[in-house]
Amino acid sequence: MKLLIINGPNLNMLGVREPEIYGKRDYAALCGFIRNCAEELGAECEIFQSNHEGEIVDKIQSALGKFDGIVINPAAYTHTSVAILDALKAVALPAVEVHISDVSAREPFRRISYAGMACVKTFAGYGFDGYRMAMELLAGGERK
Ligand code: CA2
Repeated sequence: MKLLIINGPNLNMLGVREPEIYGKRDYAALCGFIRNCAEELGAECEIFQSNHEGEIVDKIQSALGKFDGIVINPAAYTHTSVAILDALKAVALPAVEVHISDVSAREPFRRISYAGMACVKTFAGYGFDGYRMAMELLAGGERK
């Protein structure tokens, strides 16, 4: 089981500002958390972060034939990017959307998710744990 974890713009700034929304832990801590989850599941994972929409589209396209599933937090592109939605539809790999914060309880513009339309499930508002939930779902809930 090979999982691709994609994080969108500004998630590399985690822990720097807005700890009341995103928590105090930084991006390195998130990557460590994800790697630990993968190990527990007996899965391989690659973590990719970009602040650029086209790079995220390229990465999704490159996943075809290499990965069994995608966990994606498209960050702000969640609410704007038809290109990321189309890329997820194009590769048709099982994908799960994650948001650290509860986007449904924030500004109205965060209630729209384009990427989510191509995902089998969304976990929002569970902090880092949402990544674990998404990875478990894709790995079939199996633990090593
Ligand atoms: O809750 C999430 O995971 C989000 O995807 C995070 C995005 C936001 O645009 C989405 O609506 C919800 C923001 C990414 C991180 O932004 C930061 C801003 C300041 C300091 C640290 C991170």
